[in-house]
Amino acid sequence: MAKSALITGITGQDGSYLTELLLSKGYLVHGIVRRSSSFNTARIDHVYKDPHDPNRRVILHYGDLTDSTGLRRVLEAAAPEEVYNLGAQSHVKVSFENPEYTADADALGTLRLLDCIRDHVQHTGRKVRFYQAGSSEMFGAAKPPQNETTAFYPRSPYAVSKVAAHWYAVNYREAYGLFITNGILFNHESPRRGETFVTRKITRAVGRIKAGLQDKLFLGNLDARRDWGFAGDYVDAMWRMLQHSEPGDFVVATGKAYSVREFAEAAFAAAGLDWQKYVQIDPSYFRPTEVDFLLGDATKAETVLGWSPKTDFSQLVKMMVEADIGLAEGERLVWANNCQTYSMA
Ligand code: NAP
Ligand code: G4F
Repeated sequence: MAKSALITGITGQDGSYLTELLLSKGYLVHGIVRRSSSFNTARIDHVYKDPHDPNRRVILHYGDLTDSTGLRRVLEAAAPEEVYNLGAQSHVKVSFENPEYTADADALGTLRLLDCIRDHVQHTGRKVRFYQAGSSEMFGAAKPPQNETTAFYPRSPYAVSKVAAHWYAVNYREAYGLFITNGILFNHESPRRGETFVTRKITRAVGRIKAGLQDKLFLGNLDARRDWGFAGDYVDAMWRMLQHSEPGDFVVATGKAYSVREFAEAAFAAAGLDWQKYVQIDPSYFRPTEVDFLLGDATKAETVLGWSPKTDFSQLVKMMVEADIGLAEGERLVWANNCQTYSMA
């Protein structure tokens, strides 16, 4: 029998890479999607098959982390061996604007799911392993390098919510003997990264500037330093955590940090452009409280799980810039085609 997994946040960056990884390992993948008035499944459309297809390996269920009855129903229907809780309002700056919703989805949402699993395990006698998507943002102002023993010092409503989710997970592990693991992942990016996170915002702008569709890029704090890895490498660490004999907490990082300025410089240079000609500062992108320096020490993940990153900073930048140059070229062709159509009309 193939193993089955349930993923919250399957439509997000990590959800899409994790789905591909699990499918490659023969899993049946259940995913929770939010109802939206427009399609929100672009990142997983390539692995999704019609419900009438007997060979389908991805099953989508409507649900929301703010709705515990729905979560309970999906859990009972999917009866997974592994649950990956990736769903979240994941934007730090947005969490200052929507703090209550962020707490509801990210902190209480995790609690709701844990409580469903606790009951499901109790009344079915099944074994379910749970992965909680924790974040290096939880370290916030703590001195780098940060590892599993570093005390949390969250600096945003998002980070506070993730700290609460982390401790709910620890408590349910200890109180009910459940297999619950917290991944503490440092920033990870890809061509599928949301376009309002700084790396993708930069590489999208590089592509569009190169294609003549944009002439400026407005950014906030260029001095912040992050430990940026590739999302495809990081979902492998998530999976390894749930295959390990014991649950626990694991930092996942590259061990190298760069500033936003350095990312911008490298991304523009990868397209043969000088970043200083295009980047301008807009203070509206500054955060009320900033996280200045995140640098992870993933020794435990390497020693215990045999995990290490495969993609370095320059490969990541190149991958994202090339993908976004391709995307912008497509946009330019559509734009040119539309101009021609209108001039003929
Ligand atoms: P993402 O691209 O923003 O995806 C978030 C996912 O959560 C989307 O599928 C989104 O659905 C879903 N979601 C949002 N609110 C929800 C709700 N109320 N109920 C159910 N689903 C909801 O994030 P990501 O980069 O893949 O990150 C995955 C997880 O890892 C998140 O929990 C994030 O906080 C955490 N994390 C990320 C990083 C990173 O650098 N990427 C680092 C550490 C931790 P829609 O598609 O409908 O919006
Ligand atoms: O790309 P960011 O928005 O990512 P941030 O805040 O580090 O959060 C991401 O990583 C976390 C892991 O540490 C995740 F938990 C979280 O879900 C998310 O995926 O910002 C990175 C840095 C910040 O210091 C920000 O102030 O870039 C700085 N920045 C400068 N200009 C900007 C901009 N960030 C954004 N989003 N947009 C700007 O224009």
